[in-house]
Amino acid sequence: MIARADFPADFLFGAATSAYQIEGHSFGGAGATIWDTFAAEPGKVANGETGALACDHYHHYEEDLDLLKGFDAYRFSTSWARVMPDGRTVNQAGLDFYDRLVDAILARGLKPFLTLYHWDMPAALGALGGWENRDVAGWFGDYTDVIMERIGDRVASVATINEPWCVSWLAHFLGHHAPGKTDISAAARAVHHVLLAHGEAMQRLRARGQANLGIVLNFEAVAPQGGPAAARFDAIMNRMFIEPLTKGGYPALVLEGLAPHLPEGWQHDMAQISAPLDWLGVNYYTRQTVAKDSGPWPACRFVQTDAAKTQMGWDIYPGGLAETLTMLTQDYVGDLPLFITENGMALAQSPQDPARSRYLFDHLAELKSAMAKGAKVQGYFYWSLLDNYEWAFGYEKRFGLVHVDFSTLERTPKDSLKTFKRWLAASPDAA
Ligand code: IFM
Repeated sequence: MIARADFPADFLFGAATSAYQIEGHSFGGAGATIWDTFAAEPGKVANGETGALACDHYHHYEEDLDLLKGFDAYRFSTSWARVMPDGRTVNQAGLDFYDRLVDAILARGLKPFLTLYHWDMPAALGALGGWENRDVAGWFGDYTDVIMERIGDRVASVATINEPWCVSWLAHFLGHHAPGKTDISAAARAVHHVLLAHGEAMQRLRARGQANLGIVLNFEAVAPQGGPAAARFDAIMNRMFIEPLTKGGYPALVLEGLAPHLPEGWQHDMAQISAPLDWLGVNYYTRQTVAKDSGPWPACRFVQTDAAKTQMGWDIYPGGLAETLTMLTQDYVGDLPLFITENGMALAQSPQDPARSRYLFDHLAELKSAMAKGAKVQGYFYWSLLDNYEWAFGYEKRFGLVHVDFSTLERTPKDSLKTFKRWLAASPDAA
């Protein structure tokens, strides 16, 4: 089995969370988010659940951070709607919370890896068109400045946006995330404006002299033999963001469907969008098997396979992590440092969860093999530290290394957390 010693001594291991999924959004003067609006629509979110209480990390953050003993880093996000409840006015209590949080992360010897946007846009900005409105770039830039002014002196790394594919495509074309649209024009605008907002934030961060700047993209392996439909899926899923970010243009297979719907003059934004990154975050969970569909572009559908599945119903395919890293290294990023910013499985069993440990170590083995072939990976974050609000699936799907009882808020470390910590310490009794 792979060992901690197989990775470089300065390779970082951590766990990840996001604000709305764990904090408890009803505390501390936070404003409504687009997820609160979405969850209020019947049938959009399982049981109409929201992040109102979640894990109440807002009050439990000290004990939650204690759970990370033995790790090197912690990936978290700040909530836009907590810090700017109406999208414009600053809520000092929100900033105070992140101030305390960062100090508490540092006090435990962990490197704070900040993500500025993990999907909790203020509902007031959603009402102005959200990601479809070009002004979002300026709104996001202002929020970036507000956050950095308060905690920028203490974070080790900053990601602008988590999973632009979900923010735009999943939310505006597939309709599964807030705001739940199924409209190709809305989707094309959102795709472009998410990139523009990233570019604006990068410019503001550079102007402040902030170091270690990146973005987090999600990728899915694609089973071979899916033909042109699989190639279209691959372009939308895996290349629609990394190509503009590193090459300053959309892939031809994406333009085939999106060109008529992109905002006029989009080409002029590409210089700002493709400004150099310091690192790229890679989120990887699964592989898709894709076939042709009879519907409109992109005319592809998923095929069920007999592969082992997670609680989400996602195929378990560790080899896809190495495939993804090798593809990125060869086609897009070369020597740019990479971080696995998310990887993990939802699983109902707790606290005995051997399948989760297997998933983790099988993926670490693939990660190591991609590094041996040239991928410049510098860290790995497990998703997630805690069971939490899994968006449209509510609280049923459990990704945590730590079980959370959502009625009592009791935290119970699962066996996978103990196994991971023992492995990190390379000593059988370290956890
Ligand atoms: O829970 C999400 C997270 O917010 C973003 N990446 C995927 C995870 C699992 O679906």
